[in-house]
Amino acid sequence: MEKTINTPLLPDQIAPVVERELSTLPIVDIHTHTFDPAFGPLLLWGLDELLTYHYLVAELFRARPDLKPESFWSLPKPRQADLVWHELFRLRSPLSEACRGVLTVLNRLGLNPDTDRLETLRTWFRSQTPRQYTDTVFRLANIRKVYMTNDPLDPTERVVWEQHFDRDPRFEAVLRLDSALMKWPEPVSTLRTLGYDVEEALTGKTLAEIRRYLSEWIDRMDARYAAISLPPTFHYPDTDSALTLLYTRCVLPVCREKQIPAALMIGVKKQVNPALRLAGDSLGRSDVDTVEALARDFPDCRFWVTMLSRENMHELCVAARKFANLVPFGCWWFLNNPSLIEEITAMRLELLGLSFVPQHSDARVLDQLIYKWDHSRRIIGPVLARKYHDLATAGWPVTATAIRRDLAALLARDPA
Ligand code: FIX
Ligand code: ZN
Repeated sequence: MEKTINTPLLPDQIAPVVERELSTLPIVDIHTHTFDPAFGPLLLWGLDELLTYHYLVAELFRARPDLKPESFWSLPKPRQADLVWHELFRLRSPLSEACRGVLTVLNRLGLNPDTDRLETLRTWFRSQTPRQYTDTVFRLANIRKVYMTNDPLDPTERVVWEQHFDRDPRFEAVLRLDSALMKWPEPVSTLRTLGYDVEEALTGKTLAEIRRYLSEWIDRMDARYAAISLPPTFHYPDTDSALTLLYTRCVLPVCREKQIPAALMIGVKKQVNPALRLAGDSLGRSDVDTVEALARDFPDCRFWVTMLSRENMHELCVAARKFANLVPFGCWWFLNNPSLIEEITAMRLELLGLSFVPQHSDARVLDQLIYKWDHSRRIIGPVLARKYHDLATAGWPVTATAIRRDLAALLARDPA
């Protein structure tokens, strides 16, 4: 075995080896909205959660433009799921990526999706327990661990952090900053209820108290990085922006002190259609000059960056060539589709080699880890195989050992 994995591969051996190594690589998923089972109902899982994922809700309203959002939201969740199933899966072929994802999950679980009524499937899910099902999902998706999205200002989440609970080591914590920094001074009252002596005016004392909030909660959660989603209008420098001031005077000094990355997720136009709730967000083209300026002015901060506009992803690649403290990651949200994952991954390999993170799942429902990684492996694998094939064609000895090493660097590393 040792000799074979160090033996240069023949060109037609490369794709199968990449596929094998990628399927057996336990992945580190650096951004999700899943929760350690200790958080109880915050961990979303099962058929009704899968079918009422906000991606599918948006697609339901396209299939049924006559449907009034409020009448949909007034239905109990199982009835919402029934309606999604009927409209998107039974009356139409489920061709969208989000629809296909549900089918991949059911297929990998060995369940038959060809049914008009969901009760038989629901009976199977009811036979699962959260912890047992978590094991099943991690096994089927072949994931080593996921990073959560944690918000201490969310009272339903905070109450769990304030008790002692045995952490599931497969769920790393991430301090999410949106609720504390966006729309200042809206967060003042909530921060004050947590005992942070902040005021509306961004005085030195208020900034220090915000740094204390960040520092204490990074420690309490053992947060491995701090993340924020930002609108296309976010700029740095911007002397008129409270958000820019809070980010540069509070978040970056604390991330530097804690030696953790600062994750920027840029390009969300929040709630362009509030009636759709979580499905109501859109995207906008953002300012990569801002990303370059942050990387330049904060050289000892490490920025993990993803952007929501396809055009920004190319600009971000070039910016990352200029600043080693920029790490592009993932094909986020509206970019998490096979055609775009393929294009973006090839572009990143061509411009950045292995110095980026190709994907995160953004899974909001635990079961989605199965399909988001199944689908991404099927796209990323062939793109990589073509690149290794190009190396072999150029006379370079491509080995299974090298492929395994490279895949681990791409998809099995912690944010650092
Ligand atoms: O800001 C984020 O973390 C986004 O990923 C979410 O807000 C978004 O709803 C989502 O889950 C997209 O996939
Ligand atoms: Zn997310």
